[in-house]
Amino acid sequence: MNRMLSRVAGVVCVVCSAVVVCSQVQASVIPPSPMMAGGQVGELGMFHGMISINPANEVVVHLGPGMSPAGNMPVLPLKFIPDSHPTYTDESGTGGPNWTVLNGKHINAQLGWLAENAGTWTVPSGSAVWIEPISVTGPGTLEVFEGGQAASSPLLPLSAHTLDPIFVGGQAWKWFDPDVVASNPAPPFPASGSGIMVHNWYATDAPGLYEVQYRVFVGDATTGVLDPTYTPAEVAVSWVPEPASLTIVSLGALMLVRRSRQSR
Ligand SMILES: [Cu+2]
Repeated sequence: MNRMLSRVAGVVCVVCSAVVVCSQVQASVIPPSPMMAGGQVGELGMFHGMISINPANEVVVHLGPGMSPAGNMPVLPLKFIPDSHPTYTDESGTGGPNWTVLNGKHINAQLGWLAENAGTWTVPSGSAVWIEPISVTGPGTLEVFEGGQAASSPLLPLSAHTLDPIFVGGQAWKWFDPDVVASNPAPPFPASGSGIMVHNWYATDAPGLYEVQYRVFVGDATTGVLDPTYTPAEVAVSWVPEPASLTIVSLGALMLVRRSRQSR
């Protein structure tokens, strides 16, 4: 299992560190992927939650721009692309995603989840690493759709973005499942459970400051029930309107996400 995760992560690093140039000529209109050296809108590059499990069975998450391999970087808010972006097209007829769910919304895909020190840790078969929003504050509703990597990525290309709604009602989303990794030896890998870098799409109708508190935990691979032998990690990520000169709407203190785990 370790060998598998290591192999996957090795490819991810190549993709992440490469300067990605989109040379595709296509009639479709798709949203711009975040890239390591910018490329989404101006300076907006990738921002990562890098996940590992230490020998004391503690989940550790380091947040930062780029690959930020060690320690927590100053956490800057991510910036929504304004709702004046082009109208995206429905690619589902050709096996791609239906990008229209992002139309008319302020969107952002800078945040990616990936393994830190991949190959040096794993979880047992039947367990998985889950990511769960435990609180959301903001002036409106924040939607999240399952993404992937970038247009040129063979691992999770744009066509592999499911755009399935995730985190709905506070539901956890499965990021790494060793059994999923073992049963998917070749790309494109599934966004959910693959443990590779996945950039989900955040969208809202109401611009403003949004903050999400995430819990990253080890739980049952099917039910997501927390395994108490592992200590979860919690991190906060925030998004603001772009351009930054827009008035930041005060926190609405809306608890849009309820804990669902307790009811399971
Ligand atoms: Cu990334």
